[in-house]
Amino acid sequence: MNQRYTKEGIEAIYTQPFLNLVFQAATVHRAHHDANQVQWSTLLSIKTGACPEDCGYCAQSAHFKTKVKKEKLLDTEKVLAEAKIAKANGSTRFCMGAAWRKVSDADMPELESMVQGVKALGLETCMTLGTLSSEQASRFQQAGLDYYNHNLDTSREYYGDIISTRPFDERLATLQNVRNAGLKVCCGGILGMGETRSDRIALLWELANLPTPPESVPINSLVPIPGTPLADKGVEPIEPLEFVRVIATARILMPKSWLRLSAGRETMSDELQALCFMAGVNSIFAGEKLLTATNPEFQRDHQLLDRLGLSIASVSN
Ligand code: SAM
Ligand code: DTB
Ligand code: SF4
Repeated sequence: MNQRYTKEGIEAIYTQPFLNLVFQAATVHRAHHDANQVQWSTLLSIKTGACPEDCGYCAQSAHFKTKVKKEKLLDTEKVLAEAKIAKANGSTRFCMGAAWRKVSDADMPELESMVQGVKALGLETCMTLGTLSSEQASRFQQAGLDYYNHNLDTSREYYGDIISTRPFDERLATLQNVRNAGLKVCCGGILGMGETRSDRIALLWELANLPTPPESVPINSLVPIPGTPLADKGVEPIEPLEFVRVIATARILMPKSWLRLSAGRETMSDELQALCFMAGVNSIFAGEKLLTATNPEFQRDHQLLDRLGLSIASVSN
């Protein structure tokens, strides 16, 4: 791997005194972005539950007994109705997610029509559907897809404790297929799954050393879903200031990327979120639902942005 950053170099950034770290991240943030604007994305689960994968955090895995009701692939009309609502509520990007191991070619025409329809509404389009072949990635590029989301989730070393059905290298191969097709890459991970600080550093190292850094980096805080191994094991939630260290380091390593404070905001204080914005977050998921889990109510997000003097970004690129 042609390394842009070493793990030691990342560790030095990550472990510096907290205020120096946040100051450095805020300085980098201001050099590349309008630090008083936050981009809003909205998620929709277009195919829910009964997933053959065994990701230990996930409400939608068929391996665990959770409260999620399975649903087959939505039709384009229903997806477009939701996308219109998201746009009216201030989102500029619409992200469609499916609980699949991989995309089946038989579903491609419906998926392409969703992309075309959402794009025609003037929204940026993102899909997250599992493993993607290079042919499928090219078809999505032709259809007008802007971003494909596929997360590394955690370090290569810890990954096997969380997921056994999809190898880490298969994730890297999908990311390469997406990149080769000319799509933008959305790739991040989850914190608070019982990983160590060196796992967090190793995840940042993988992300920042991808041949081209991801244009969009979602950082999720584990939402514990009853019935999943991670929730049932009762892993310690990540300590808030440690969470901010990850955000700040990500901003320094990937200065131009959209850095999204993703799942887990509902249980974060306004003050923690404010610190995350200071440390370089410039995007959130807005809307009262993520894929299956709840997200803060619109009113709370509007009040938070108002209190901080932040505005919703009207165009995101
Ligand atoms: N099935 C597709 C896949 O795995 O790529 C797309 C959807 S999947 C739900 C997208 C990402 O959401 C996961 O990779 C993970 O990072 C995040 N995620 C899922 N469940 C979560 C949870 N309970 N808490 C935090 N993040 C979660
Ligand atoms: C990402 O990193 N987080 C989003 C999006 N990419 C697809 C998904 C969060 C899912 C949270 C749990 C749920 O809603 O089931
Ligand atoms: Fe399936 Fe994605 Fe959930 Fe893993 S994270 S179980 S692949 S829906």
